[in-house]
Amino acid sequence: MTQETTAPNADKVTAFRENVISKLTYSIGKDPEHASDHDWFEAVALATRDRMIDQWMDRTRQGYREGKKRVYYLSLEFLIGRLLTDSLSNLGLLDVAREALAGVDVDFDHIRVLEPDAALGNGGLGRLAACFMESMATLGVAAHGYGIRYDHGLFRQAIVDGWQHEQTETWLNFGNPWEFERPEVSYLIGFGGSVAAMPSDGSSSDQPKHFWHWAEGVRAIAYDTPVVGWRGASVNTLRLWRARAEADFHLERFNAGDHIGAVAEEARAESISRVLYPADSTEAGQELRLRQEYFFVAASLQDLIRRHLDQRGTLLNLPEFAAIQLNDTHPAIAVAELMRLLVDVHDIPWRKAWELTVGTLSYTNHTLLPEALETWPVGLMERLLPRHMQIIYLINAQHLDALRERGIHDVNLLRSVSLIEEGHGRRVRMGNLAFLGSHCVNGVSALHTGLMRETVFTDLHSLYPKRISNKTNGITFRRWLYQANPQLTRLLVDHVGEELLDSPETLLRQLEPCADQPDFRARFAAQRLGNKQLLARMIQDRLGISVDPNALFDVHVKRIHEYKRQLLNLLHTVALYQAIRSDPGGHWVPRVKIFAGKAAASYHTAKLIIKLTNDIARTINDDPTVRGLLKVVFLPNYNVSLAERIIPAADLSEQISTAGLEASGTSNMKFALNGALTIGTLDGANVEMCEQIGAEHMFIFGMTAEEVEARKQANEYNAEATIIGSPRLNEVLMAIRNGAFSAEDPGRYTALIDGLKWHDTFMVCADFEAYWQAQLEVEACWRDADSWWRSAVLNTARTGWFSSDRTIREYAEEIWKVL
Ligand code: 4GP
Repeated sequence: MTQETTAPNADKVTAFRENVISKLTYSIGKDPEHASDHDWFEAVALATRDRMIDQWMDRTRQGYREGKKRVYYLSLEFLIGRLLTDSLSNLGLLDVAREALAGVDVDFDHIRVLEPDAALGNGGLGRLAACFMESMATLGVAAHGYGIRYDHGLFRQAIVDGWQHEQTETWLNFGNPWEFERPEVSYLIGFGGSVAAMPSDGSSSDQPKHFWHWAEGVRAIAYDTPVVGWRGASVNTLRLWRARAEADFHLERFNAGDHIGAVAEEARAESISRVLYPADSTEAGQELRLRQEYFFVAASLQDLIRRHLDQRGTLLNLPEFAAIQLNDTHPAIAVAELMRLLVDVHDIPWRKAWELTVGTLSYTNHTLLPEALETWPVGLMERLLPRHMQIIYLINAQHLDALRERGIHDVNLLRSVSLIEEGHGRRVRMGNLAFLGSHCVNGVSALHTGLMRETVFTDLHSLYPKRISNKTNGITFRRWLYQANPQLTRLLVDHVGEELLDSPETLLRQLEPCADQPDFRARFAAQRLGNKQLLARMIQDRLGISVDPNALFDVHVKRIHEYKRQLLNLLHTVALYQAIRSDPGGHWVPRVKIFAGKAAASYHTAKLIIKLTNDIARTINDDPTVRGLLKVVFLPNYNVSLAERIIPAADLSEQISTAGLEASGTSNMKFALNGALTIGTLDGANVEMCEQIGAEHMFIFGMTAEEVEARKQANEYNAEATIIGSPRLNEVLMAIRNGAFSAEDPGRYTALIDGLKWHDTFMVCADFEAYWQAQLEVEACWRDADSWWRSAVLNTARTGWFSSDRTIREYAEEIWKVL
């Protein structure tokens, strides 16, 4: 993004160039004459990092001096993406860097893409954490992000013969120029062993202290990455922990010839930060996942307690100076660990410790899907974290006693709010633990928050009616508009002025009148066409498929999951294909259906849906009767960088989850900000988008969450009858089922399609006709270019509210009390 409207200051350019060359020479040890492209990337990254340091230290010192309350964002995932353009752009140095490099014949755009995409997250909640880190730095909220420095992030997706293959991701292969290793900041994290009650010292503690003799210690080492806010306003720290074996390497065993055994302990300890756990996976690696969760929580809590004690000397005021946000239930063990640290290590009486814990912690829920609400087998917890299990039992006993004291004796209610699930095998409910141990619990869109109150937390909500609040998600406009779409940003700045970049939340609205100006609409459409041409070239290069940039780019990119209903989109694709084939001369709107997304490695149906997409793509793209009017593309290895390329080139954004199942969505906001029109259900934040943008500028269809629920409750939904009632749907299903897209293996999709007929859990068939009709409206609108581009401009103009700055302000004011 061009921040300076005039040429960058020559002195700044020279200084930056000298800095880069000095990094190349003295930090990387390369002569500029012989430096590789990657060396140049690294040198620029190091020079950029230097520009953050003074501000970083200043801000940190200032925070300490002013005794500012700090926010600690605990997240097992940070889906950061590349940092170079982000950091330079926020520092106002993008043009400076570009020109500085041009002076030594290095193309910035060429080296920029050599940065690996830091994919330390699976999807939505991880990307949200990254947007939040940037917004906190922009708003001057003093914050630390805490997570794990995985050696391998989310797998690289290769498509082989249409199937997803998972390959190891290697973002650290060439090192990481952004981070500072802090070997001196390390903590020993225990696992296993036994617990002994400590003899009372006669103090007033209302619960005895315990000593945990853990059996295995793993060291957590800190790695810090500075995160710079817009205009370099302030710089926060993302502190990620790496696991290292504590025990020395067994030299004697090694010398005795046991080369593998000598390193086994090391391997076991270090496996904790080896690889990002795939969120949707089921049983495998359960224990490792719990070890990861405890590891990063324990290290982070010890770290923030040390910082707090250094400054304040007592933990009795912890909630006044520290706010800890739990990003989903993954860090929920923090409730028990903070209690353990306060009671067993810092001698604080149990009741006071509980007050401090609840006062400091808060928890965000990101999904109502039952399989994602974590529970841990009691046996596993007892073995791995015996003291925590005791603490959880005690919290639970006191919680249930307190309810009985309030006159609540309903066994079903008590059972439902218990921390222990007694069904098939006893398990600890991490959602309930996070709820009880937090003073605020929030959902991520108005609809989702309402459903939290009515479903998963209905009983806890009835007991603590003030605890749940809503904080609708947001996105950082710096990355998702200024960097991802410099062409559009330039156009907007031309009309509104530079100040737009500082206050898009309010100033974007000034564009509304432009929606009625043909000239502006034409320029808006032109920037889109430019982005589509770039994407078309990428599709050609990567897949060898040629697509027409003038066609409607209809885009469905996100994790592949049945509730997100990529399958519904595929059924529409096939229906459209059949319609074109039966009337090849018809007046069809040329369309390119673009899909991308990863399926969890163990999620068979999602992987089959990827294969189906590719089978359909192959058949349609090769069919001469279609004459290119419909093209289908599956772009492999969806990640943040690919999203930055695809979103600005989208005309239509597919947000078609079964209503009630998408907690919020954030890509829906990114598309709308870039002016794509949404086809979507009234789900997640789509509902609030509708309120902000106006339903007449979106294509809303399908059952509402209430209708979905009512149908489920009444047990009256019969997909087969729906299919019989829709010849179009029937024909599509028959074609897929009978192998029209998989001649080499005609039975490949039989079970998938029969599954729809017998248990259409995600109501794909039920919403099909409504979706088909909505797609017809899309086509009608596309044909009326004035109307389309008017809506597109209004989408951009009215999306200001979805800035993550607004979201963070709400967290800061209402939950953390730091602004
Ligand atoms: C996601 C939700 O599925 C998505 O709707 C939401 O926008 C996002 O969190 C951020 O709040 N959930 C996850 C997950 O990523 O792993 O549960």
